[in-house]
Amino acid sequence: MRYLHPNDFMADPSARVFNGKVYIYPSHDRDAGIPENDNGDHFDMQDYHVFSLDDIENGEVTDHGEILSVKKIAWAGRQLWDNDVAEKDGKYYLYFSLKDKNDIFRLGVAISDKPEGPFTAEDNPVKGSYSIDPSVFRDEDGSYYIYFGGIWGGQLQRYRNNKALETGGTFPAGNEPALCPKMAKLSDDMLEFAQEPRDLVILDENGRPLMQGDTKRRFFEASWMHKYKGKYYFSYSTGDTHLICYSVGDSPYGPFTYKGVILNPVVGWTTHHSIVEYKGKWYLFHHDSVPSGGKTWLRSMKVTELKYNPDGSIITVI
Ligand code: FUB
Repeated sequence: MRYLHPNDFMADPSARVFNGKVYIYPSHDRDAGIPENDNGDHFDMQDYHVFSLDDIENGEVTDHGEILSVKKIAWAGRQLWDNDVAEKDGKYYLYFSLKDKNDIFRLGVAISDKPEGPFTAEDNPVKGSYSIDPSVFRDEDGSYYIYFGGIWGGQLQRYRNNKALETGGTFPAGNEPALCPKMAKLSDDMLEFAQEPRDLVILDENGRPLMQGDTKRRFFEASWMHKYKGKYYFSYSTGDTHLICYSVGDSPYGPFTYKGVILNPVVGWTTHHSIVEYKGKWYLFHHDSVPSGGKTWLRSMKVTELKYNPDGSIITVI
């Protein structure tokens, strides 16, 4: 286990390999002095930095500086939350979560010619986007898929069938199917959903959807997709039970079957991760609040090796 950048507070690390190097795209935590609440108002981030390294276990971590800030996003309201970057045809696309001027979370996209930025944001959010925590998966056939969503402060409960509810948000009952993360194929130009976002359904061991009351297994936020030995692994945070869990399927659309816990609770309320293969090993990037003395809104990036059993199950990181 290794802390990656002890000099500043960075969270939600999305790790990607570009041009033989690992690039990490985190949220940039700061102390905004806003009291902690269930909407996450205390996570009032204003910019992103990118980091790179070529040896995950011992290499020097380079901070390439600010790559995007709310000041440079035309539609910005507040709170620059989790992001992720995908490369296509030599261009880099940064997908981010941000509240618009009406305090509604949308997904934005910003473009650069280099993985280390700077990135220029499109003038408007991705059409039809909502909620938080975008992550982009490139399949071996060259198709790109975006996964997103988060409940509570992430506002996913305000939508059904991709439409905003007039009530302002409701949750299914505890014995009803849980709210699902969303996913869609991306358009060829990477700037739009190529299809209406769909539910990513997570089933239990009996083939039934996880229930809203199953708080140790149901989706909360922090989507991530990776492929291991031909299977699709969708992993996520359970939020208020503080676990990173995973589910496995045969297609990027699912359905997925719940398989277990990747990461036990860390210090701090949130938990968030990414999984990447580099130089023949798999790694789990995540965060905790140990260096800030437990302040939930001041998190630090960490990395540890991720190991699989021969049957493809993941060994829980304790
Ligand atoms: O960093 C702000 C939010 O906290 C992220 O978007 C969530 O996933 C949680 O880590």
